[in-house]
Amino acid sequence: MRLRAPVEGDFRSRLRGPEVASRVGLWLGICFAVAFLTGLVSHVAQQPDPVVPLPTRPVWGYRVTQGLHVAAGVAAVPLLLVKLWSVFPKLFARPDGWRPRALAVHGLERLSIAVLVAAAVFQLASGLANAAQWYPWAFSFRATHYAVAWVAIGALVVHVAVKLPVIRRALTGPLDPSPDPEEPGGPSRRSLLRTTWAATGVALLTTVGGAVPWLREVSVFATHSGEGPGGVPVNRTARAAGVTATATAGGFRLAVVHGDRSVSLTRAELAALTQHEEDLPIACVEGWSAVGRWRGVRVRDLLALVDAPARSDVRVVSLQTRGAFSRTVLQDEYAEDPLTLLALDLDGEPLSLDHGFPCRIIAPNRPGVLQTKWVTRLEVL
Ligand SMILES: Nc1nc2c(c(=O)[nH]1)N[C@H]1C(S)=C(S)[C@@H](COP(=O)(O)O)O[C@H]1N2
Ligand SMILES: [Mo]
Repeated sequence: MRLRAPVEGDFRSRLRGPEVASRVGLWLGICFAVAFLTGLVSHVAQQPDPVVPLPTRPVWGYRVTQGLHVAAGVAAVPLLLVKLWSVFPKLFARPDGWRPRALAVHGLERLSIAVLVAAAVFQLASGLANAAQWYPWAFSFRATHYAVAWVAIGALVVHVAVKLPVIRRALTGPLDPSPDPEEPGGPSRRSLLRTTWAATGVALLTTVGGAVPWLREVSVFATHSGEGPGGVPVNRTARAAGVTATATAGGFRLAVVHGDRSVSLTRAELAALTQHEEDLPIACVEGWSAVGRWRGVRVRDLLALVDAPARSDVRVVSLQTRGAFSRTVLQDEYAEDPLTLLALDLDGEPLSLDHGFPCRIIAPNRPGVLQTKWVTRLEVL
């Protein structure tokens, strides 16, 4: 038997080809567009000094955009697998002749596909690993996921533009060919598509319960599903953050600092200030979210104690000494917002240690990573 590299024509399944590829590709493109746009929102929301600040309303805005971001990524996984399967024979396509021009065109086309596939696979794999809190890499997830998003969306736009005639023909033409008497039976393209939509639906239902409370029961793969004190899941525990001893030590004080003015308050003194109660969500970048009933002091009331000027940004410092979330910036529109609290209680109980005892930030329409726990210092910038 002579071995040779396969050629496109070796793959005979009628299921493969532009009819399936364009229909699955359409939904895959929609998922990538949704993930890209919501990802931009999340990127801006996490910048300490964004060019266009995110508004503080609606309070559930980030909950929706980030829930959609992760859901779109999850839905894209089965779609991408079917899409790659449906166009796999193209991998073995030969160039249109051996003249330099034909070779160059073929090479460029293949290269652009390679970039698209690599970027798409990277985005889905790194996003899923991040949602599962598994970081098997050394690079910064956020910076890399953001940079590769531009590569993926750019390659996608080029791909759609190049393939537009093929896509249009495939989408407007019939899905299945009229029955072939030589090849009866076997699954039709229609049944392959139905199975693909069903697999995508299952992938969504089993994961989105982390953000959609009434789907909690069916979402067996949701990373967080509403358990935890006060109905709010715990992300990083006090133990993992290394704050157990400092957060429970007797001498806790919150410092509010503005230049050389400062006040220092015990938890009891904080509890003696005017308290406000708000229902606000924690919406994690990993897609899960949950509303809590928080009670505590308005951050703007605390800033007034040190005569902070209007429109001040505020640095929030945690008892946690290591890690990226131990210090965050509360931009002026958050610091001034009446809904932004330094929370002391959740659901009628003092905050649990894992939810940020003695006190934590809770602000409207804000990524979970910036809802700093175990706060010990507010610095007017
Ligand atoms: N100091 C500190 N604050 C933190 C974190 C952290 O690791 N350290 N994690 C953040 C993240 S990623 C989220 S989603 C929320 C989760 O809050 P919860 O554990 O009370 O649900 O806390 C945020 N605040
Ligand atoms: Mo988070």
